[in-house]
Amino acid sequence: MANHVISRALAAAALTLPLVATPATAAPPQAPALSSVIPAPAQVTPAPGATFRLTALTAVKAAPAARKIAEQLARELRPATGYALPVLPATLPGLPTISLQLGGTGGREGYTLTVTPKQVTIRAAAPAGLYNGTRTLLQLLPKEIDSRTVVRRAWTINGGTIKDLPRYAYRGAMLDLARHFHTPAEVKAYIDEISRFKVNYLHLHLTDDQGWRIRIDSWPRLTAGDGGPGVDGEGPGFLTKAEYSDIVRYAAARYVTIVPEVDMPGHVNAAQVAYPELTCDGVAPPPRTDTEVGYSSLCISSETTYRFVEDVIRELAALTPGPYLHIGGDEAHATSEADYVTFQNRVLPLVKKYGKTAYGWNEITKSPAAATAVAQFWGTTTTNPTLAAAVANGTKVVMSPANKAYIDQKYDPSTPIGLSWAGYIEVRDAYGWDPATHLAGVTDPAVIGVEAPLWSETLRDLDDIEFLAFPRLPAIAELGWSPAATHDWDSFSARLGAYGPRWTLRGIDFYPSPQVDWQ
Ligand code: IFG
Repeated sequence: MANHVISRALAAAALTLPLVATPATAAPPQAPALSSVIPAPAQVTPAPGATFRLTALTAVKAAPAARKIAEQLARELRPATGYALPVLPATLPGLPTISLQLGGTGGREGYTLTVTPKQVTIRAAAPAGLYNGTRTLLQLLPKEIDSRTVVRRAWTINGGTIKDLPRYAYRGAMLDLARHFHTPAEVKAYIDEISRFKVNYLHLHLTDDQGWRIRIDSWPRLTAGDGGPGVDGEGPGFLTKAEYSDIVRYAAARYVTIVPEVDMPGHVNAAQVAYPELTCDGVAPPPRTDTEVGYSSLCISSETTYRFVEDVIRELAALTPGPYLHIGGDEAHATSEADYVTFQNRVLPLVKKYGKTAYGWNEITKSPAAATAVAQFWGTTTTNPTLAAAVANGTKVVMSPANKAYIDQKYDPSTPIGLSWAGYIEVRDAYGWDPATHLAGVTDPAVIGVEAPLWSETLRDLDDIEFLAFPRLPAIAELGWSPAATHDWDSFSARLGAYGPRWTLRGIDFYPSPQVDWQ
């Protein structure tokens, strides 16, 4: 990069120098400790006194392959600092620099973050790791960095090194768009927030009894009546293919992979309202706006069913760059055991036919075809012999026990929204379990990760999503990312307490749990 370009960028930066210099006598207010990060990093080595100061002259250095991530970080740092923070391929030596570097070790998602008085360096073997390093960096800056308007203060970062990498590859959140349709803007806002905790999968529950929320060209009536009424008629709407692809792109830029779910053979009332030929008697059932489950079933003996299923899987797989396609499989109480196995034996292989790994609620393990699938555990027990047997046969598991990870459950009896069938889940309950030992006969390496499902029977808007998800989602995110050895409630709750003001600055309507000492 020619020097004149750099000097021009610096000149522009200099113009943003704060007119009122920080009083020389004021000791800069404390920056967060390196150990305050959520999820807890694998290895933290503070270097007391080696403080880095972000100033108007700071530039972000990134090679072309790291440029998008650098631009994203600079965009996140500009509002509160008011600094230009140019992103440059090289910077003049001696200028305070944040350097993003690709290369080295740490696997797909690991990174090393080093802070010295001269430079902040994030090094990672792959872009996802670099992005994870920037999520950590945001938390090492004072909480005011999350302000949307300029805050005049010293932007210091404590010195030291963090070497970090994830415990599990799958760290998921789930959002139910079927019971209540949430708009693309609400989904994107949720993606912004979950990616701050290094969550890397977002499972979208797209179809259910009360609504079908994704356009399928070969079955257009599924979304003709705006996709179905939703619970209490409060949730009509659906994603066009363009909107779904836009969400996929938005998520990918934040290193979140979308996992679409079409729930079958149960939870299909909305599809049968649109296409009565999907029932065995050809009679369309009435649309449903209540919250009952387990009363609907595709017609297992009809070839129309498998034409429908294959069309849906084909179109959804074509829209989904991620590795997983979730086909539900839960609560098929209106399907006989034999029919359920027949159905899964035919449908699980269809997912593979279209290039995806089949993923379903743990009931799919009744079918031997689940040996190459991922089963999502949602039970409230600590034993599940069918799942344990499937694991012995090769099935991988994502752990989302309903009495720990279902963030649609109330915190306590006084919680205004949410359900309670799985029990009340306070943040300490969401944190207080181990994915590797929770379920008998299901442990690493069969466990590939965790997920926090947020069902939307009682949700209406983004505030409701935020109120139920935060602070429990970070608890699940930490179980998915941090080494088991770092698991400690006192540490986690203190870090949550310090993090709360960041949600406030970002306008996130989180639940101020009485279990946490909020700063
Ligand atoms: N169980 C149902 C969901 C939803 C949930 C609400 C699963 C896999 C209760 N199935 O969880 O459709 O209604 O907490």
